[in-house]
Amino acid sequence: MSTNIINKETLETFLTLTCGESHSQGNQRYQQIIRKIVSDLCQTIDQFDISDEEFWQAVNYINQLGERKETALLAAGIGLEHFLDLRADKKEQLAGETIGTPRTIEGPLYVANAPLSEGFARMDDGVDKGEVMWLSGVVADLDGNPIPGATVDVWHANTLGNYSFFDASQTEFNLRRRILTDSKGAYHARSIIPSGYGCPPDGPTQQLLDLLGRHGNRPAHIHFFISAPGYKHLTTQINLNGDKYLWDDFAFATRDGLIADPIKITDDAIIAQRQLPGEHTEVTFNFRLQKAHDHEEEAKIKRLRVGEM
Ligand code: MBD
Ligand code: FE
Repeated sequence: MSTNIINKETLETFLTLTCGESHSQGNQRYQQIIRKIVSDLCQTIDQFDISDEEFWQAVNYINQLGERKETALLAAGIGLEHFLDLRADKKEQLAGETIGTPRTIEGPLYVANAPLSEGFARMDDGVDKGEVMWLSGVVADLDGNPIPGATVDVWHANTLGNYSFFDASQTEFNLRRRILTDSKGAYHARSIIPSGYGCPPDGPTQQLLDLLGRHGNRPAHIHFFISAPGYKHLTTQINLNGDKYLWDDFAFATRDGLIADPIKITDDAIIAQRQLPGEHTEVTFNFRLQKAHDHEEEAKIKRLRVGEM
């Protein structure tokens, strides 16, 4: 159904008033952006003949997003966070830059200041009896020269797809570590193979996804912030090959170049060398960083994060 009963000029005159553009006070950028958003909302209401009931349902929905702290989750689910990546990629491409390891979304579940160690960390607290994961790789520049002392800030879910802090049943910083690369630019971690994430089934994000006929699942993945002085901060994730949701991620974060092949290790010599209890799964992933143009590019995007507030 399309109605469009409001005259465009009537709306434009009204928006000049509501968005504070009829006087010289306020912030012009905000006035223009809010005007565009309100204008699009008014036209949507008009075009679809949105009822008052539907309108107040939407207002309540936004309140629920806030109450459940799911606004960032919805931003991932409707693809807005991925859209920011597409724009950042395009800007680099237009600037003629050579790209290193592809970026992909941070998501809403990072916690700052995880325990810091050099070369190696054990990430799991031993409570979750998941498959042992040996995670390692090298951080290098675009020419393949290893970068010693790079920070590998890594976080992932447990075998239920849950993240410590947000899941209060896990110990503090479980499956979250910061590892400095060794003299060869390498990082190593012992952890457990994560499971994919699913949106809270009773939350507002899943409620909207249901209305769109979409699921709210992510493939098994591991998040990384990779940083080193002189290099561009990298926010990325790797996906574990073989997951049923590998190319059907509700948050659109899977990218070519970010897929890792888990390998089953049964060789006793390797098991002993890694001081692991037995057979395990190896995940190897190497990163390539771009040179930074300035110090600002060395840091991650400013955003309100747990532990950084
Ligand atoms: C996650 O684990 C995640 O990485 C994203 C992007 C959204 C929800 C849960
Ligand atoms: Fe995640």
